[in-house]
Amino acid sequence: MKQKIKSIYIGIIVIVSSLSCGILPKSQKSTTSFTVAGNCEMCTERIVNSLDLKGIYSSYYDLKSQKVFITYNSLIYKEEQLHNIIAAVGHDTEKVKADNVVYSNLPDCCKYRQE
Ligand SMILES: [Cu+2]
Repeated sequence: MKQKIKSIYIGIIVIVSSLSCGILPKSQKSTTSFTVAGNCEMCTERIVNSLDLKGIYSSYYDLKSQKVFITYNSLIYKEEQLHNIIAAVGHDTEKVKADNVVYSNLPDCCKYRQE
C-alpha cells in the first residue's frame, strides 16, 4: 500500500517537472538592451512604434543614453532581428546600420549622423 502511494507521488512529480521543462510549447520571455541612435522625441516614437509587434511585450527608448530596452518572446525573435527591425525605420543600432536611403528620408530634426 505504502509502495503504491509512493509510486503515485513519483508519477505526479514526473508529470509536473516535464510540464515545466518544456515538453509543452511555451513562451520564452527575454529582455535585452542595446544602443540605438536617435535625436528627438519623434525618433523615440518611431523606434518604439517599430517594435509594436506580436511577440514583443514591451519596449522603451531612452533618448539620453541612446539605449532601447525590449522584452520579447525569444521563440519568435532572435536579438539580431530586433536590430534589423529598428534599422529598417532609419535608426542605426550597435550592430545594424540603417540603409542610407531610409535615413535620408527622415525629417531633418531626426538626422543623428554627423555630416
Ligand atoms: Cu527625431
